[in-house]
Amino acid sequence: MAEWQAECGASVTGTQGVLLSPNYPANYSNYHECIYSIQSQPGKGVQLRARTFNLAPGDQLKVYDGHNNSARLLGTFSQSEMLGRSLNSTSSALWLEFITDAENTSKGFELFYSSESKL
Ligand SMILES: [Ca+2]
Repeated sequence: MAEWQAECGASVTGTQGVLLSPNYPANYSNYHECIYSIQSQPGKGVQLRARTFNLAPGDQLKVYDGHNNSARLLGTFSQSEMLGRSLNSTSSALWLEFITDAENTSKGFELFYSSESKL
């Protein structure tokens, strides 16, 4: 588990799970460009929520509603902007890009995803 946490990005499948920023709960590093890909079950959407979200200004998490960054952008989040939010995909996949700049780091994020039946 510790080794997995140290990696930058992840590709996950299944009905629910957790995504962590690099080094979590220690601070992430500069110059990251991490991709997180979530694939839920066909016919189900994905709900994404943040338990922890603390990025330094200039660092950001982009969330796309699909399999890559040409899908619809659900939001771009920095600082504490994703706290209290719930993002819901219309597709069965989410694509996240965590991009950090040259200076200032912070704790990062702990995100929960779960698949949801679409109405
Ligand atoms: Ca930074």
